[in-house]
Amino acid sequence: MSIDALVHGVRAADRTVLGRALSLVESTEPARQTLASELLERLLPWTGNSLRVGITGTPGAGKSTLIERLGRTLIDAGSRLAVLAVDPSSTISGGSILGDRTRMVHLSGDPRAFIRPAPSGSTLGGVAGATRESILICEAAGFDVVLVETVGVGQSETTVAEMTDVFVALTIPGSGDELQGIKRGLFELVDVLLVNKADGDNAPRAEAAVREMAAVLNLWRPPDHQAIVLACSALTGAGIVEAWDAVQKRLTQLKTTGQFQPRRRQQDATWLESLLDARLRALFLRTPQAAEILARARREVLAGTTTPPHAVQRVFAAVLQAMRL
Ligand SMILES: Nc1nc2c(ncn2[C@@H]2O[C@H](COP(=O)(O)OP(=O)(O)O)[C@@H](O)[C@H]2O)c(=O)[nH]1
Ligand SMILES: [Mg+2]
Repeated sequence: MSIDALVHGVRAADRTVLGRALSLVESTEPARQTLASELLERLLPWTGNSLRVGITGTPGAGKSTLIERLGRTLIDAGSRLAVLAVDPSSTISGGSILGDRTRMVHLSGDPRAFIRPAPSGSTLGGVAGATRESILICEAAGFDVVLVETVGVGQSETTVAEMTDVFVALTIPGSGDELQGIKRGLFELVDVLLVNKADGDNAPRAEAAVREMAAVLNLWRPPDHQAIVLACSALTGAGIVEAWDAVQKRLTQLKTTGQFQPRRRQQDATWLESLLDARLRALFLRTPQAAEILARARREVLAGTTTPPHAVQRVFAAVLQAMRL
């Protein structure tokens, strides 16, 4: 497919073309990467016009149910919604794609919404790398809300927070020490914390959890960046409108304080650095010897028989020799 056809198809929000464009940016093949970067450059004038929201929460917290519920409200209000999943679902929670099909049944069948599961079998780094590109493509296709979903393994929360405007975390009322359920790194990242499943017998516990978490989360935060903590039920819909209001409130705050655009430009600068790092590393390790030497160095470091600085010295020396530099 030609670049022109891709550009037109994406702009027309043609599902088939959108799928192809997303596969293209997800590709790690050098020739396809070149094409992908050309496509993004062409689409640039139509990008940037969405509200980018990150959503995290452990498997079972209710992300899919929430997205289905919230998504219906948003599209009924005239929005066009894209949902991008970051984590390779097959490895993290087997069968979750099936679960999502049943939980996001309305959204997945609605032309005003677009749901892109994470490519299976890919590494987090690769997917997270392509998520930024995917956001731009969705924006060029006219989606004005982009939700990026992650279960928060490894560094994925930080990665997603670095590519979105507002970061939402879902937790559920449990044994009374809910704070244990929020990972440490999440404390600084979260803008809106939702205590989900605040229904039935859980409702009072959820309210208690909200009070506790609001106090703790905001202890160290500056007055202009307080986290909003709310109870909600993705199942009944209670609190969902309020949750979205909280997201909007954070957006308004970013805009009125002049942080919105500088933040996005800074995110792009971070993106540039990480792309460059990844490309340099790939280039450097392209020779078969390099991969072998690195694997050996890794084994030795793991065995404690060498130090990482020395291992890196050796990898460098060997690779430079192989590249005749
Ligand atoms: N009672 C109750 N159950 C919920 C709520 N939200 C989700 N669930 C249930 O929790 C389970 C996991 O939900 P799901 O949306 O798949 O979670 P995800 O793994 O975070 O995407 C499902 O059985 C949902 O029906 C809620 O607000 N209240
Ligand atoms: Mg899910």
